[in-house]
Amino acid sequence: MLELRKGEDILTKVGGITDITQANKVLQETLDQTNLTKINKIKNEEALIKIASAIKMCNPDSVFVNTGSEEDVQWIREYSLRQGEEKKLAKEGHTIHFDLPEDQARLVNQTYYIINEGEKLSSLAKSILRTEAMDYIKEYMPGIMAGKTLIVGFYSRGPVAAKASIPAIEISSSGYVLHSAELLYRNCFADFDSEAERAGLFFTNVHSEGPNRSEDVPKARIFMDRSWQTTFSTFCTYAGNTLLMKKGNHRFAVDYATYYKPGEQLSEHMFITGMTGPGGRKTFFAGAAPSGCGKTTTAMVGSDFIGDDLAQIWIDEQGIMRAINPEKGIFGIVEDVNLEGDPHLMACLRGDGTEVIWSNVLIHDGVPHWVGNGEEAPESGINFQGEWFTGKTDADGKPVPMSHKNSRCTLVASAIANHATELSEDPAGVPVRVITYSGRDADTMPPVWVAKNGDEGVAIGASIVSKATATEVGATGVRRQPWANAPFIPGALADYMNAQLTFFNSDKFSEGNKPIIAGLNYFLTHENRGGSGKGLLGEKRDVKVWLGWLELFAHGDVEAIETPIGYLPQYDDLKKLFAGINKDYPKELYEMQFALYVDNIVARIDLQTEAYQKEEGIPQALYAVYEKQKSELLALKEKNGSVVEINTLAG
Ligand code: SPV
Ligand code: MN
Repeated sequence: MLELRKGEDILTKVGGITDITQANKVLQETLDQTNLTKINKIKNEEALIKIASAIKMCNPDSVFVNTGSEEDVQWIREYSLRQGEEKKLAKEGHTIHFDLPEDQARLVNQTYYIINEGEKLSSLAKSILRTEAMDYIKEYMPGIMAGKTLIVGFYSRGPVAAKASIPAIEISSSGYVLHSAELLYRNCFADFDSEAERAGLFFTNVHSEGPNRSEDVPKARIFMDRSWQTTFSTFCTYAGNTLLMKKGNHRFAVDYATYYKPGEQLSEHMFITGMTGPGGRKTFFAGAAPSGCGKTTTAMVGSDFIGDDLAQIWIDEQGIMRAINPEKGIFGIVEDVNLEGDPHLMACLRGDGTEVIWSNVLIHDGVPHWVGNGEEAPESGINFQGEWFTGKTDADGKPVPMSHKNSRCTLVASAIANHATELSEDPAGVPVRVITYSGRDADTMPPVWVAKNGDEGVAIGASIVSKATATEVGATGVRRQPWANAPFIPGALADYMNAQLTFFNSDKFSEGNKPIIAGLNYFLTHENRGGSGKGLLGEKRDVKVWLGWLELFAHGDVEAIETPIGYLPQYDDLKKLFAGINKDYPKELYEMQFALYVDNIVARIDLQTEAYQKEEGIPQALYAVYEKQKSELLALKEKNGSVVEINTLAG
């Protein structure tokens, strides 16, 4: 359950501003004439009360209102440089930002949902009682912006006026955070009031890095108040911990879709991209993958790239599934980004004319370098941990990489050559025909498979498993990653799953417009499929083939092989698609990739079943899918042994 506006609103309580008269008084006392004139354009009283509360609580030296004008954005860029949060690089428009060595990824152990007494939360996240969160905020946030400027910006998470867009306020003393906000989100200063009215809600985010010292990071907190849709972030700068319009507000959007729009809307950790099929038709995909599993690369394979991280989805009046990207930019991992796998992104990073904020890469002579860029590496430079030179080791004797594994680049998506900018800005969204789910799975599932119905599709999402990545501080091992959205699901998983089942089985979909739901896996290794060595069975650019096949399948242009786990592609169809990317596709490779490793799949089903049985209220439909698949797989094994050749299945 989720009850909005339940309990005390910590921000207005600690800030002490509860009505518009008090709010106006604070604004008049603390803003100069220029900024007062700007803020006076905002009429939403609740927003003004929250902003005034944040000012009262954080006690900055001054307040800057960012209207998104070129002049205001330039002020933010300069403030960030002045504060030393960013430094100019050799290339025009490029800057470097370093997060503290302890703050290189999401601080999951310091991230909490604020809950009310008696509320049930995701078993996969930490929660803190409202009273305890209040104590923390009362202790650490008053005066946290002393000596700094509080910057406030107004954004829309999605094109203005789109059905699933939700406005948000970003408040921070960090120029880097607001600079990033400008690249990643649509400034909607002029439309904020009408958007808050239309959507019936807005999100609020308050951040301060404080003195920005390593010794303060242990007391850093990332709090998400579910009931008041307000986030608080302290003593850190990594955008995943501080620019909470991104994952903080994504969590609120998941909550909102699950509890206030069940069966109508979804809020997903998904890319959105279009593929061009035969005759020039465009087919749009929305696909989930855990953080650090190639979601950005997959998205950019499309001919009509829309977004790489988040999707707001709904079913329109014609019974068509539609999606918008709540963002307009990319906060992408740079490790292994190179000319071969990511030509369009590389053109922005190494070419001229794109504004880029780099974070936590190596800087040598004003030029950024990173692991896996396919270029010659310098011997030394400055990186996330200070001076760096080839062969440098840390206190434990482990080699320090040239760039942190989670180092990133921030830029507007419209700079990418295949970005469908006009479509991305269309409030109608794009029509989505294919949903994909992927993880980092070295040994179990084939490169692509399609669910036979809605329930099986929901089960694919529910069953993602992935190796931990560097996007979370301290994460290790192979873990379940339901829908690749689990880190961002505030409520009970059972509630989220029910909402998925209702959505994908909805009778609102018109004839022929029910999306197909597929699994993707590009992480199989030779040694796990009858070959030798840890190398991957395939390469990055094969993604185009897997998506290309799904494009054909979605339109009924290819036949598939029916198996217990779903539909699998036929060899000849893939071979043709590989020829399209100038690659040979040996039959032996196909056989290695698509044989069913029954024991592994059954073990995966058992792992999921066991884990879900520990949750309350998981819908029976999930277990029904697992049981059916398991019994069919065991029957196959009985007949064919534990590795079932794809040729036997093709019949
Ligand atoms: C991710 O880790 O999934 C990201 C970056 O997209 S963060 O903002 O940290 O969530
Ligand atoms: Mn992400």
